[in-house]
Order: sequence, then structure tokens, then C-alpha cells
Amino acid sequence: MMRSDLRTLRIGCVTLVLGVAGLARAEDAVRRVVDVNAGWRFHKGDVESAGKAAFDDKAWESVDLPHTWNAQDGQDGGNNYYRGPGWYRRSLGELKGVVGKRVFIRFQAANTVADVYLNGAHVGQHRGGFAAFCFELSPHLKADGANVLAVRVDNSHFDDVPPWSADFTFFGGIYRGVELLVLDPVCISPLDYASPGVYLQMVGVGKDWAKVQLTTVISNGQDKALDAKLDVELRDADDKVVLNERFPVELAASAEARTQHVVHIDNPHMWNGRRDPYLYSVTVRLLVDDKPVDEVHQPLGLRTFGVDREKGFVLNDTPLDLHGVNRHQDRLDMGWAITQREHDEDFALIREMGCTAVRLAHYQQADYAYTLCDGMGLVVWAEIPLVNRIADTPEFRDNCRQQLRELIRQNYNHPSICFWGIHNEITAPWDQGPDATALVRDLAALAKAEDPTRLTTCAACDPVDHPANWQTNVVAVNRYFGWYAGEAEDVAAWADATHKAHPQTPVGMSEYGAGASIHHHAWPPVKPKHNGPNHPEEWQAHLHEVHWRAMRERPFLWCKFVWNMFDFAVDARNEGDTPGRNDKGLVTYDRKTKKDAFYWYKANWSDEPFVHINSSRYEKRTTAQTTIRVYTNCDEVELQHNGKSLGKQKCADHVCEWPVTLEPGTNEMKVKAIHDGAEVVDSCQWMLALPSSDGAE
Ligand code: GCB
Repeated sequence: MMRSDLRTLRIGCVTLVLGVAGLARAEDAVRRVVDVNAGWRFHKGDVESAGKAAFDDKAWESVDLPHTWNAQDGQDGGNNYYRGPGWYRRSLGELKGVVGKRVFIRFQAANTVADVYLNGAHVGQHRGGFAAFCFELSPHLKADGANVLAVRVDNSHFDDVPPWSADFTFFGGIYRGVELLVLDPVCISPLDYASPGVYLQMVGVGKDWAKVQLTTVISNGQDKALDAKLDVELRDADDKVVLNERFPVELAASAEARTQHVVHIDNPHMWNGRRDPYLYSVTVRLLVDDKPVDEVHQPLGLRTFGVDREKGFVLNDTPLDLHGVNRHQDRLDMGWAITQREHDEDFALIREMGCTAVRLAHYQQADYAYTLCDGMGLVVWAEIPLVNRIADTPEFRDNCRQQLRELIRQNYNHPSICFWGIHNEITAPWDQGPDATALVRDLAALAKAEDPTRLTTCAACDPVDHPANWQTNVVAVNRYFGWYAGEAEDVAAWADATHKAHPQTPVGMSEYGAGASIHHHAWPPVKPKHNGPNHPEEWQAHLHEVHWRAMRERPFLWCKFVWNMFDFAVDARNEGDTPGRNDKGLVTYDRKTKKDAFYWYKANWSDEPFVHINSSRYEKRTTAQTTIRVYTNCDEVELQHNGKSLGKQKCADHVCEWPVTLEPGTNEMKVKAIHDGAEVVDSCQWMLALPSSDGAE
């Protein structure tokens, strides 16, 4: 129930002047959303009285959001990046007045604990670095004079907030966007764990019908009971209205109502993964006295899914092999403060490689990332940051529960999400904490209570049989054969044994991989020291060849996720070619270079014709005899060496190999294939300098 202090600000005229471009244009919309990302002042460190309205911040740095204070020190190694408080301030300009409006502020994320002040008053605190959060500003807004917003964000360690420890940098700051919502006193609530306030759930499907249950959270900020209406409009992918229904709703005075209605859709067009990621759009409009006072738009994808212990993932009654990558959200020189442009680039690469699924590890990612997956038809595993070490306290458990609720409620309507991930490697012997079984059991039950339609999962590690790893509907395991332990070839026997040992639960592969530098090379590939300075690209490609050959023959592995799509920052690491980097990506941290292993997967997973010469960056050669290897999804490839054809080859299993004798000096290598009448090519240059007999090159 909402308290009656949700009164609206009743002042003067109709315009909220924020000193930001764009607001005036938003005025006509039923729901006004104002981006307040530009024009902030920032100070790293704590400052007494920085929350006060009159505080002078002129000397502070000017920044725009998204922003992090760790873009450099979080990626340069040494495990010494700044973890502490930082302050942001911004004027919302002079408030000329908002007649009967309520104003909310919504942060898409800030890491880790954020305290929000308006005009010196503490508006609210949010604990957790990855979910959106929303506070109502109305009671603290001033009718005249500037309205000053101040936000203290702190990325220190907090005993009650996961993650406690993990293999990635915890970038501090307001690293996603912030917006103001200017709403009517009677509105679809933005305060239900900062969710859209509308939940769409497919509750039944037949040959030519589907039934969708719509739950709407409505906040009545008026101190009188009201009869309102909900207008539900469903449009197909061509923007044609296919359903429009109205439902009466009764709203008690100064209270929140949760209403439920069911709509029937004739001849539903299913969301079918990458094969056909068909989306409807739903508008839920709230009417008072038959006038629209608020509206929310959400995607709707209709699908059924499940996991079969033998066949793996099944989408709309047809098996679909879930293969793809894990993705972290950071980027060179930007940390987590990325924009839609970077998300677009990341997911274009993931799509290009031919993934059918993605694990968005190890925390809630931007709403926009899940939106891209909806549109591309990628099946998503979404998760909370319950990684490695846990605490056994009620406060820690409550925060896990809060972060799980936020993840689920905020992302409920993304059809791409089929799995809620509860934890990652919390039984790790190298980071031993308290027994996590009770916590995981509690969280798995909460996920089911919040959302009975999705499956719960986890990423287990040794000891895999620990009961904390077996509390979810399906389980997956992180295994680094051929890197941290054992040989790459061990994966096949491990998969068979694990499948057999768990007759009740489907098991998948949540992580596997190897580090690789585009500057380190060795042929033939030799297994390097995982924490050593030399990480040859060829070993990574070899390891992935072995893994994929074994896994593709095992449909019972319900997921197969490479660790990782991109190199990422771990300030505590020092290995490979760059301190502070985990280099297990198939693409470099700056997204500029696709490593050879990227093309191995593209050859297996994508129909887009290409040829790719491996080791093309292994430019300086000292032995004449070598093998040229080409990854391709074309049937036949021709090789030219210094302009001379070495013949065509049928490529077995996406790999063509030719023994080559390099010539002293420049060796121009060129491969080409014809696919559907079109030529695809790749080329590179290698230099051979034979060591002289006295040892000098
Ligand atoms: C894991 C973790 C992941 C690490 C990865 C690695 O098992 O889940 O967070 O980054 O191993 O590279 O060691």
C-alpha cells in the first residue's frame, strides 16, 4: 500500500524547465520521459555537505552519463583501482511548476550503493550495482528556484551486497543512463522494483490461439477512490492492431493496485529464436474519465520452451541447440560506462558468429542488451551477481533476494530470457566461504514464485556434487579442460560421465575456454602456462576445435557457452600480453580484432560464407616448413602462395590444411572460395627470415 504522502506537487503552470533540451518536445506524450544524462558535476572521494542544495560544485569535473571513475585504473592491472565514494551533482533547473504531476527519477544502474538527495533531502538509497532503481521526487521538489540533485555512489566492499569476490573489475559510478518520469497522479507504477509496472505472461497456447495474462501495477496518488480503465492494444510486427480491449479497474484512495486480465490472441505468430524472432508490441494505457493518463509499451514474444535431459533445449516443441558465448559488459577505456552503440557492436559480433544463445554473465545487464536479444532471437540466460564467496547473514540473503526480484521484474517481458541464473561458482574451493545450499534453495524458490514460466539454473564448479549446485531446475558447469587442468580432449568423457551421474537433472556447459593474445603465436600449438606471459592464439583455436567437436555430438548438454566473447578487465590479473586483462575472449577488448577461434565457431554456426586464414598475424617466421590452415563454411577453397595456386581442397569439417614451404622474404598467402557464384577471399603476408648458420637471423 502506498502512503498518502504520495501527494502530487500542485503548483502553477504546466512546464517543468530542466535546462535540458528535449523536455519541451516530450510534453505531448502521455508519459513524459526526460533524459538527464548531460551536464553533471563529479568529484571522486567523499565531501561533507555535498548532498546540500547550496553546496558549491563549480570546481568539480564536468561529466556526462554514463560515467565511471575506473575507466583507466580498473583495467591497468595491479589490483589497486579506486574503490570508494564519488559524488555527482546536477541542477534540474528552475521548476516553473507541474500541475498535478508526480516526478520520479530512474537510474538504470549505479555501482554499488547509491544515495540520492534532492534539494538537500535524502530521497532514497539503493544497494546493488546492476539493477535499475527508481524514487519519487515529488515531495521534495521546489516550485521556484533550482532543484538540485546530488548522488553519492560508493563502490567499496559492502558486507551485505554481492558480489564479494569475482574475476572482474567492479567499476564504480553511475555507469548507465538516468531519466526523469513526469507522470499523472494516477499512473502505472514505476516503483515496483523499478519494473515497467506491466507483466505479460503467456498462460496457454493452442494451434490457433494463445492466452496472455496481463498484470498491471497502478498507483493512485489521489486521496479519493477512482473508477479507471485499462486499454490494452496489441500490434503485430507490421504495426497493425490485432487486439484492443478495455477493462474497468477500481482504485482505492492513495493506494497501489495489482490488476490481472487475460487476453486471447488468434492465430499467434510464435517467437522462434533466430529462425523467426517475431515480436508483438503491447501498449497498456490507463484511462481516468476516459482520458489517457499514462501508458507503457512492452514487447511480447509468444513461445513455449523446456529442457529435455536427452534432447537439450526445446523451443516451440522443436529441439534447438543452445550454443554461444558468455558476455561481460565492459570495454577498453570505458569500463561499464557504455552506450547503445557499444551494445549494438557487441551483439552484431555475437550474431555474426552464429550464436543461438548467450549467457549475460555475471550480473544484470542493460535493458537494451536484452532488447537486442529479443529482436535477434538469441535465447538468454540472465543472472544475479552471486559469484564466488558468499556471506551467511540475513542482510546478505535479503540483498540477494532484492537483486533477484529486480532482475526478474525489470526483465519479465523479454521473450529472449528463458533462464534465471542464481549463482556462479559459489562452492569454489579456492575461495571457500560458508555453505551456500540454504541460500541457493531460497533464491531458486523465490525465482519460481516471482516467475513460474522460466527455468532456474546455475554455473557450478568444483566440487560439482556439492548440494548448493543442485537446487535449480537445470544445472551447468564451468570447466576449463586444456587450460587450468587436464587436456582439452577430456571434455568428452567428462560430459558423458556427468550426464550419467545426474539422471534427474539436465546438465550443460556454462563456461569453457582459453586465453589468447593476438601478438603471441606458436605452431604447432603447445599448451602454455595459464598464468604465464605467453598465450598463443593457436592454442586457443585448437582447444575450441577439440571442445566443439566433442560437444556438438552431445545434444544432452543443454547449453554450450564459450568463456568469453570479449576480453575483459580484471585488475587483479597479470598474464598474457596485458596486465589487468582476462584474455579468454574470442574478440579483443577493443572489439577491433577477431581471434582465429572466432572464425572456428563462425564456420560451424553461421551460413554467411567466408574464408579465414589462421595465424595470419604470425608474420615473422623462422622455419620454412609450415601448415596453412583455413577456417571456412564453404565447400571448396583454393590457396595461392606468392601468386601460384597450390590447388583446391574440399574442406573436411570446416578446416582446410595445406603443407607449405615458405620462401625467404615475403610470402603472400591468399585463399578464395566461390559460394553461390560470389567469391570470398582472405589474404595475409608472412616474412621468412631463416636463422643464419652462426645463429644470427
Ligand atoms: C570462471 C568464472 C569466471 C572467470 C573464468 C576464468 O569459472 O566463472 O568469472 O572469469 O572462470 O577466466 O577463469
